[in-house]
Amino acid sequence: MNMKKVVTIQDISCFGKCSVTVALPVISAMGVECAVIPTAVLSTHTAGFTGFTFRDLTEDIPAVTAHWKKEGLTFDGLYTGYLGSPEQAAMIESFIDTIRPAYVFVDPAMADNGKLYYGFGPEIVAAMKHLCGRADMIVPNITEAAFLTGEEYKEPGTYDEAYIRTLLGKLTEIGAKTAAITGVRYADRPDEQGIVSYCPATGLYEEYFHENLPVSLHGTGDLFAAVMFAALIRGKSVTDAMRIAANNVLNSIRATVDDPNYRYSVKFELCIPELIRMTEE
Ligand code: PXL
Repeated sequence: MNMKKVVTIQDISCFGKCSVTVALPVISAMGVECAVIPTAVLSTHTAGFTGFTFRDLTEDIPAVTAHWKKEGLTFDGLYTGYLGSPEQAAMIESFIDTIRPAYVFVDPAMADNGKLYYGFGPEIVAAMKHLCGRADMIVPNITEAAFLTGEEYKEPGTYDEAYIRTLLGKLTEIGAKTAAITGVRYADRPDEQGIVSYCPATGLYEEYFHENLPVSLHGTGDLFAAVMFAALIRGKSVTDAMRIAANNVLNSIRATVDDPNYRYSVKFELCIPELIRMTEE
């Protein structure tokens, strides 16, 4: 059977499931071969831990690119996430120019809850913005969308359609072919949360809304991005990819919240069988 081959460029957080340690199992389970280029190796992720180690792998990115070019490797898709330094964005753009992956999916993983992640300043915003301009699809949360566009950050549950459409318009003006904003909670739909996408070439807005679970668990953004990316690579439509990813995140949260001692990330492993079923439907 013909199998798609992709690469993901993001960090390895050794403990606290996020980025590569979520992307690899999820993308593999969805029947897609996944290569990796780690941007950094951390003992844990940076949210909820202190004293973590951080090994920056910036200089490895051009070296891996040059080797892969020599080997003649090609990829059906590239998925980028958390970067170890702002300089890595330009190196990834060079990777895109050199290796020419068929589809570029950028999760500008740099901020949440109105704030940049620990250790990041304005340079990461400028760098991510540039990288987003090269993408077929970007999946910022509301905080990242506000940083990328310079629009005001508003609290979840206060949005109206005009705010979301302004963000989507400005995100695609950066150059991304389609933008999908996650964590959308409208003031007039208090029990729901969803994702809204916009493609200027077709003028189409698409959305998937579902029950709003009143918990916030780390790693869910990375799980969403990995599933949505692999679903798109498997040929699903944008709406179907958003639905499959959101439902898998929801079910992973439901599988986690009955265990109060489970502090970091979600038990996505328990929802891999349903993910495989949804991918084959
Ligand atoms: O989940 C995004 C993420 C990825 N990688 C690292 C992080 C975070 C969020 O805090 O710290 C290292």
